[in-house]
Amino acid sequence: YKRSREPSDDHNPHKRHGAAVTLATHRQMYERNFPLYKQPVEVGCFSLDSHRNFFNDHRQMRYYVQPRKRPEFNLRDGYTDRFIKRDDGVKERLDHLLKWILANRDQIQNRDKTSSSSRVLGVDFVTWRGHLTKVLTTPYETHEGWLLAASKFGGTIYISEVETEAARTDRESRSERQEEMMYWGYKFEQYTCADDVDGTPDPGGVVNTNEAFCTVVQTRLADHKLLFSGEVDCRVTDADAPPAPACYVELKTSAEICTPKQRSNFHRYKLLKWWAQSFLPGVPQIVAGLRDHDGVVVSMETIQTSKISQLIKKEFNCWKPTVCMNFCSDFLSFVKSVVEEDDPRLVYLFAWDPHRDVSYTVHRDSQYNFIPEWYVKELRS
Ligand code: 0WD
Ligand code: CA
Repeated sequence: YKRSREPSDDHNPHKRHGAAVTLATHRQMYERNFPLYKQPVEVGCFSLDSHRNFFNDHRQMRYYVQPRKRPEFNLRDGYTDRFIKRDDGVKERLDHLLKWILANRDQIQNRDKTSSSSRVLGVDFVTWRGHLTKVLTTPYETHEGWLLAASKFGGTIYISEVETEAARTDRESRSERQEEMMYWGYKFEQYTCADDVDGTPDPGGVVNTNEAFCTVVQTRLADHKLLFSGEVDCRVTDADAPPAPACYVELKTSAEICTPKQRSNFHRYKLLKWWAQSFLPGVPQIVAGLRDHDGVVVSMETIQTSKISQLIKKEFNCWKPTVCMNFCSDFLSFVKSVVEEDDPRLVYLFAWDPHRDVSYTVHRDSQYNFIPEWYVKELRS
């Protein structure tokens, strides 16, 4: 039995009474009942074309075409001659999502007539799904820290990631092998997706990672109303498929599993990230292409997102969904308690490094500003 530093620590992960200055990330502190997480509802979608232009529609939606059981897809094909890579040095922050909000204000506002007076959008938080995935996995992450910038505007808190020094160094010093392996995931999408409902995949085409289809969902975690967007790989085509997001499919590639140790590592590390990413927007199934060392997909595996928590229970000392969700809920409460001033030019920068608490700094009119003037002007009008 370990004595807590303060009597309140047992119940409150914030280290001080009143306005907390840090938030602990120890997994034991978040082992409570699973918090309320409402079924995410799709409120819209948008597309980014091959030049990264925004369209308020589903033109980039793709359709899943089930491959043979032993497909032998060569994921290395086209890497040198049919690949157009998005420039990941360009930071787009929340811009595309903000464009979607401006084009669809009514869709969001109409959903919440009761509290529209204080919050222009009627939601507490706006962010990318990928940022929330990082928050969810924080209690179990031991390698990569994060920086999340938060600003309040019109009563809503916007959260946008800032690249850490470590992530930037990694990005700028990737090996040729790593660069190529990042392509494999996109190539797998090309082998399994068609552009039309009744189409077939075209593995001879160009892979262009500028193209994207994104869903926008609304949901609630405990007392936090969330609006976030995430990139969706494809949807199923059956006539009796449920409405989005339940018809969506997440595609993944992973090294084939040959030993018990590999299986254990897959459950402990990879399934945590896969679960968090798909659970958040309510994507029910994940299709994995299992590949060998040379980038050839040798088998396919379908994983139901809702079955993952059962799958991992056999693993000793494994991660728990409830810890992820309770931590996320407490982190959002912490952000709400810190981000008091309603000013799009004021950024509260939340920082976390493995084995540390979450802390924050405050910045006015700095490099961290991320809510663009065009958005402020338009939303105020
Ligand atoms: O500005 C930023 N810091 C970020 C922007 C970080 C992460 C994503 N983005 C952009 C993406 O380009 C995308 O258009 O936001 C959009 C959607 O993001 P998300 O769905 O919230 O991100 P996440 O869940 O991390 O990734 C979903 C998919 C990935 O699938 P896999 O199976 O690999 O997890 O989006 C793709 C990728 O296919 N993706 C990206 N594509 C291009 N550039 C990037 C990226 N930086 N990150 C993820
Ligand atoms: Ca994917």
